[in-house]
Amino acid sequence: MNDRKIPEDLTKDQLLAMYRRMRLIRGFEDTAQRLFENGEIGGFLHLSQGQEAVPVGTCTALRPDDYITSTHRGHGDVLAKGCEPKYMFAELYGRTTGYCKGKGGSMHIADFSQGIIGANGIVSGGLPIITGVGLSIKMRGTDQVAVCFFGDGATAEGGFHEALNLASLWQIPVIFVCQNNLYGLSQPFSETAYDCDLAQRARTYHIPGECVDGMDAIAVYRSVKEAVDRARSGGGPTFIEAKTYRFLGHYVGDPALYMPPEERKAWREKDAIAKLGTQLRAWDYLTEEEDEAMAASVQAELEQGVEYARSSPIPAPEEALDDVYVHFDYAGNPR
Ligand SMILES: Cc1ncc(C[n+]2csc(CCOP(=O)(O)OP(=O)(O)O)c2C)c(N)n1
Ligand SMILES: [Mg+2]
Repeated sequence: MNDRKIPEDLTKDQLLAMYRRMRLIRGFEDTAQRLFENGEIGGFLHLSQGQEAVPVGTCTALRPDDYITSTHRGHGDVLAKGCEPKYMFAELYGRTTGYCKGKGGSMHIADFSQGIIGANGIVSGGLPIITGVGLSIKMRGTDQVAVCFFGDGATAEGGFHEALNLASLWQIPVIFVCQNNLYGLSQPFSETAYDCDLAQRARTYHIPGECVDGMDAIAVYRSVKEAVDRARSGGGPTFIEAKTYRFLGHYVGDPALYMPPEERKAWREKDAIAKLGTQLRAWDYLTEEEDEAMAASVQAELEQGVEYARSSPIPAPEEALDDVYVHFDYAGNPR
């Protein structure tokens, strides 16, 4: 893309909001990493530094009443859809004020009020779920859409093929967004299939498929926007492969010796946050002072979020089984 040309399809406010969200996600991940390494939060953390442009570009093309599902590496996805750091930190700390009252943790953040059907620790777990969400949209006759975020590793799972097949058959309003960060755990994606052209694989299901630069938030937005417009107007599903990179290992603590240093350096140089920052300055949308003020406001939001989590109550042991099962009557009403 020509960095000097001001986009006509995104307003200055939208572009600045995208930039701030990406910085918020990066800051959230860096903070969570530090808290985990200090031993303040437990469990398991899969962080997404480097991948921010994909969820932010995608969710900029969505409405608040649209849906997403996410993965074990899902902090960025749910933050992009609208989650607030304070309730996410509370979830990571296992506190009652977290999005899932502290029972979900890092890998299972959900907020139905924002269309966040849930992150999922099962690789490819979100794919069959999103097909059901899309079917529900179709049966209710609304013009909502549903986005499934998943990794390259999920494309080798049966659920991927089942979901694409049914989405195609039923022409449901789903956008499959594959965050191809080149690795599934320690396995390079290039070693997982005879043909690694994922868009081509989607086309075998008669689903339009596209590969986009996942280090360019605006490019991701444009690709997803086209898919969203098609889905809203009854045109069925789309598959998008966003080529991206996780700057760190698979989980916090993974020394990632399988990631070649020169590869890591090359991808860091493509950092999507730095790219958008440079563009915003070139378009006179952001001064150095405004950039610094934004960094300070992001930092303050994150620090307040951590304090909120630290001072929130720990769930009582007798509440352990609450909300584990939701009972519905035959009309579908909770009881
Ligand atoms: C069904 C299933 N198989 C294996 C695992 C263990 N596992 C967790 S993450 C992961 C790699 C997933 O790779 P990818 O889908 O590319 O996502 P990424 O970690 O790169 O974001 C694996 C194998 C799992 N959680 N679920
Ligand atoms: Mg991967």
